[in-house]
Amino acid sequence: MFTRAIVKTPCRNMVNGISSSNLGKPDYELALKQHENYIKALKECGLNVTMLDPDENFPDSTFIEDVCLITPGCAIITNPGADSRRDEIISISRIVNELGLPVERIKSPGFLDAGDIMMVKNHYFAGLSDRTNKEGTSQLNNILKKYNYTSSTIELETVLHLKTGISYLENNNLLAFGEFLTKEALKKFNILEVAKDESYAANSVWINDKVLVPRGFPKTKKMIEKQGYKTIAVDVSEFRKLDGGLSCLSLRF
Ligand code: CIR
Repeated sequence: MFTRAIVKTPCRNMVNGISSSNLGKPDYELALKQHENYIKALKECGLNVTMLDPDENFPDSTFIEDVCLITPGCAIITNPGADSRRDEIISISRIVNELGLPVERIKSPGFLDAGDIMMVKNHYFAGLSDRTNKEGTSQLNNILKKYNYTSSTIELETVLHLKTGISYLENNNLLAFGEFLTKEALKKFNILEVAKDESYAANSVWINDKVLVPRGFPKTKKMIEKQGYKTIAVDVSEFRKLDGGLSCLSLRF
């Protein structure tokens, strides 16, 4: 059960964010509208949403999920793997200090984007990616241990972040596509296979028994509904142009 979310309004400079998508530059005004609708969806799931101001110094800072991992026991400020994103942690640190949780940090030479972390109850799967290295996941493991959590790593092959390819929908249900369909570490889950032509929808978000699904992926939406979840489709086309998905746009805790 989550009660809160933190989001960060996209900045005008988002059009210069990191991208490998070949989908063109995002339309800023449309992105703002989509962000507002995303916030509405979070509220529909019962979350109290804290909104942070845009920061023109960091084009990718609306992808707030990457800079912090909030567990029930502690908040972990990450050390983002992309140079241009590293100092995004300065502003998130201020907010996180107000949460009343112990604050931990990943430090260089450890790098970690929290988009690479997937929580399954008291266990955290950590993707080893272009952004997250072994030193980063080893620091994460040591921090989590202190709070009686466990973690394990999964090597990524094709996707940017772990949660680009898989999403845990609770009740042992895991949404997955491509390289994640055959990973030994994930075999214990009831895998809901996302079709190749809908792979972007593998990044969907469970919030209090509802699931946010990106708009435009009807097969995945139906498959999730068949499992008994109520879904909310949210259009995030402008964030997709920057390789971002639904989960990247908020911290949920
Ligand atoms: C980046 O490359 O860092 C951003 N353009 C997209 C980050 C997406 N975040 C995520 O998947 N957790």
